[in-house]
Order: sequence, then structure tokens, then C-alpha cells
Amino acid sequence: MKYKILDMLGSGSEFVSGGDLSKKLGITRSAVWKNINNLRRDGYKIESVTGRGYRLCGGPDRINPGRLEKSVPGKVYYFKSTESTNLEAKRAANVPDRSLFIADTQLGGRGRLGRKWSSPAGCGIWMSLYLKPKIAAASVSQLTLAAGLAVARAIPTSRIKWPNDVLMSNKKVCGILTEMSAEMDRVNYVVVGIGINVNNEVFGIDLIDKATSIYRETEKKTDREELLSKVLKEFFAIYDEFLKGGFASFRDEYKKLSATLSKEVIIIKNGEEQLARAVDINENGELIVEIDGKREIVNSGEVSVRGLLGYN
Ligand code: BT5
Repeated sequence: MKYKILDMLGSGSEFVSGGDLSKKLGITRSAVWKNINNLRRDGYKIESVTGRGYRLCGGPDRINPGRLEKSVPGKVYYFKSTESTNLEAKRAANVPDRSLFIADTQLGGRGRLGRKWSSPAGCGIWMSLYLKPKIAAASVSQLTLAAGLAVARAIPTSRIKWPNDVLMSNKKVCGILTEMSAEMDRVNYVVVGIGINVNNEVFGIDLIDKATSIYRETEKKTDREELLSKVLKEFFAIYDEFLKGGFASFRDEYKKLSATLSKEVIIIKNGEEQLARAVDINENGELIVEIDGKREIVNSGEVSVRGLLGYN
């Protein structure tokens, strides 16, 4: 009930009377009042003025799993603190398709190739989607691109660095780690892990040159729950299209938002660096580069791509 009240208070610019809330929700005014107090205890700032009603002035900087349920077709699993949401999703057995694992902080957040992902409390979105797509294992890496596009749609001015980063001002605001369990002929499940730096004010010395947050770029705090609902909405819309039409269904848009195309890049394969120019992303989601005038296909699993200038 308290989340229904929250929805009715909406984005918070207008007062909503206690009478209206009680009529529309079919509860007594004292039940409204109790729920409002409950929300205040959760950290929501709700103003009340006699004769006008209630107005939402600010949310808690906290993720409320109950509010997310309507954005997730499967189940929501929330952890105040855990090692890694990707690990939680992989360890879980028999969870419904399209479930969400989300944590306020990760103690052992992971990037690709055993790298670490910094996931401090109270400021980011650290989440994993558990999916059971009926697709070939070879297409699973395209889900990383789908997630990148979903995040880029949700964060104005951001661009996608192929294959798994989203950038703002050429710095990494989001990283994606897709893992799967598959047999020869079928995919058992896929876990798409997404980390977004939302309200981070500071980064450690090791990250400050390459990482940023939405807050550092816009100087405004973002409601994490709102952003998360946007990302989920975009992701599931792209995912539905992907299941019908593959990567081709979002390739054009992906290319438009690419920070990698038309750039000089360094391809790092087995520790060897090669200078190349990124020219296209093909129908399988692979990067096409030109090296000494010759076209080559770069598959996301085998290389790192680095820009010549700065991080992108
Ligand atoms: C990634 O790997 O970018 C994938 C990150 C996936 C994180 C999510 S959070 C939820 C889920 N649960 C997990 O345990 N993981 C997923 P990669 O391309 O390998 O980049 C890792 C590198 O990014 C590190 O070596 C650092 O240089 C840098 N890095 C670490 N933390 C960062 C942060 N918070 N913001 C930006 N860059 C970061």
C-alpha cells in the first residue's frame, strides 16, 4: 500500500489531499497517515500541510525492492551488501526468467577477466538480470550490447564504448559483465551484470582518470530507483525485439550511440597491441576494424579495445 501512495504522490510538485488518497485507495485517512509515516521512516521526505495534503519532497538515497517489482517480470532479490550480484544470480537455482538481483554495495564486484568493480554503498546501481533466452551461445555476447544500449538510452549524452562500457565525457560511467551457463545445444541461463556510477562523489586514485558518475557530470543527484526503472524498461523492450530479430533489431541505434566507431583504437590481443581504425559493427555485434587497410573482425571475447586519447 505504501508504494501505491508513493505512486500517487508522483514526482512531487503538487500536493495530494489525504481525502483523495483515502478515496482512491479505498483506505481510511488514518491508514493513509500511517503509511505516510511508514514511508518517512523509509527515508522519503513528505511534507504535510493542513488543508492541502501531502507532497513528496525527496526520496531516500536507498533502493526499495518493493517499488521495483512492477518493473521486473520475474522476482526481485535485494541485498544490502553482497559479494557480487552476478555471483548471487549464478548461485540461485530455479529463479524465474527475467529476475533482478540488486545490491546497495558489493564487496567483491567483478569486471571481465577477473578484474575488480568498485561498488560503494548508497550511490550506484549494481545489478544483475537473470535471463533464460532461447538463443545460441554464440549470440549471448550480443546481450551485453543490448544492456549497453538500454543504459545509454536512460542516461542522456552518454555513449557506448564497444563492447561493454557506457561513457560520459569519455569516462566510464557504466560497465557490463555478461556470463552464461550453456551446453552444446542450449543456453541454460544468462546473467547480465550492470554497474552504473550514479551519485558517486569521489573515486579512488586508481579510477579517477577513467571513471565518472552521473553526479560528477551533471552536478545533480539522480534518484537511483527512477533511473533503474528506466534502464529496466529500456532493457526489456530491447530484449523482446532481440529475441525476435537478433542484434539487427537494434544495430542502427547502437551504431549511432557508439563512441568507438570512426576512431583510432588499440586492439589488445594476447598481450599484443595493434593500431586499428574502428569502421563498423556487423550483424553479429562484432567490431570491424581496419589494420593497414585490411578489414578484420574483432570478437568481444578475445580482445580489449582502447582509444588513443584517454579512456575511450
Ligand atoms: C566491466 O569490466 O566493466 C564489467 C563491470 C560489471 C559490474 C557489474 S556490477 C553488478 C554485477 N556484479 C558484478 O560483480 N559485476 C557486475 P571491465 O571491462 O573488465 O572493467 C573493469 C575495469 O573498470 C577495472 O579494472 C577498473 O579499471 C575499472 N573500474 C572498476 N570499478 C569501476 C567503476 N565503479 N567505474 C568505472 N570503472 C571502474
